Amino acid sequence: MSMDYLALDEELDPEEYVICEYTVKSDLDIKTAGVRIAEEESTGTWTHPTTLSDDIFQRYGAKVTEAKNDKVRIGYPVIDFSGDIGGIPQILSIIAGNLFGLDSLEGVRLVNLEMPSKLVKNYPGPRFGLEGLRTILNRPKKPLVGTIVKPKIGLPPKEFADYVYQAGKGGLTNSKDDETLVDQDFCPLEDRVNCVSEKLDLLQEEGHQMIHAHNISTNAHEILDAADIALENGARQLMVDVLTVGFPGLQALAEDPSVDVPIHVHRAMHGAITKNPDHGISMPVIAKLVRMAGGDALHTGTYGAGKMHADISEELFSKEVLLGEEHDLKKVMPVSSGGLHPGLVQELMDVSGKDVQIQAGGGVSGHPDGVMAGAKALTQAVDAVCSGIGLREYAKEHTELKKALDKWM
Ligand code: CAP
Ligand code: MG
Repeated sequence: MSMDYLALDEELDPEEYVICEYTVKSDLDIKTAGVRIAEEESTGTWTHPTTLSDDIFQRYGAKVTEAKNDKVRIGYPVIDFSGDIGGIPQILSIIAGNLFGLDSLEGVRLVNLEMPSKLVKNYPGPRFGLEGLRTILNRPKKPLVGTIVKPKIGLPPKEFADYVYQAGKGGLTNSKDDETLVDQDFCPLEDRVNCVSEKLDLLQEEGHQMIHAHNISTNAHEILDAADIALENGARQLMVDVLTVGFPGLQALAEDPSVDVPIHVHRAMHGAITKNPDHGISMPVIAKLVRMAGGDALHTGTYGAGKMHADISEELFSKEVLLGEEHDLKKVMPVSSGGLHPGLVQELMDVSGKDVQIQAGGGVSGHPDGVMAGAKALTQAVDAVCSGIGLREYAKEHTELKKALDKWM
């Protein structure tokens, strides 16, 4: 029987295959390019192995079910992902492995991933998710409003915690460590968590509910200990940089019963693999894996409103991946952050809607009257948009917002 990876237009059972969509740039014709990926990532290699039996091929060989224009759709048999050891690392080694390095393919981009329920059920998914965050913060409908303590690094614990307190007094629901701050000498994790927890307790006594995400991004064998340190000192939320830590680090936290707080997922380094339109992995694919691995909130961009590069159609797809029906997994809070300030809230919310955590670092700490005023301005901007009132109109009665608009618009 011929061993042909091409199975064009074959209908695959979505429960029996992991199905991936790639876009390809290559001198090869698209069918051949598709076969190159399928063989490399399942039972083949650059030349036909004499040891590849027909039985092995039939059982474990990938199938190219679509190869048209620059698009290839490949089904990898679910058995190729079997076993108790492997997890997301093994999934990625197949669907996003050697194929990216094949010299015959100038560019390949993994743009969509469809997982069978029988595999997804092996993953924890979000413990809290969007609804859980809304419940903790008693914020049933409006966007969550947050800040990133700036400068990214350098503030000692007490000053850091005072920033959080000022932000809370200004009405923010969330704050977080920046992605480069973990346990540096000038702001050790334990001291920072202690000081921030005291301020969050004080805000609570004053009637304001706020959580702060502490960055515990570290080595795989240390991340649960880092979580213990944060939780023992009162952390109400944890944060991981999922691409520098790795999906298993996120999953270990999400699966650990003692981690009974939400996990904020930052995507530092994603630009290295998502930004190039011809080569890499799309953010929606990363978002799907983060939802499986148990992230409760994930940065997915500002739809072009902020400072970061944006492919708006992909950012909308990422939002759909986080909020759509996905194998009974809880929804994940999309986080919009990066170059935002109060004057951009209308533009952002016109696209994001209200199921979003809007964050500003510079856009709060850079307010002429300081952090509390910056926090009030951001909160006022969100309140204005939720009330259907123009920002400039709302600013007539809200000086903090007016000063933010005067400075940045
Ligand atoms: C934003 C931020 C975030 C970016 C990450 C920063 O600060 O803290 O890490 O939002 O980008 O360090 O730039 P500003 P993304 O509000 O001061 O820009 O959310 O796209 O992953
Ligand atoms: Mg940051």
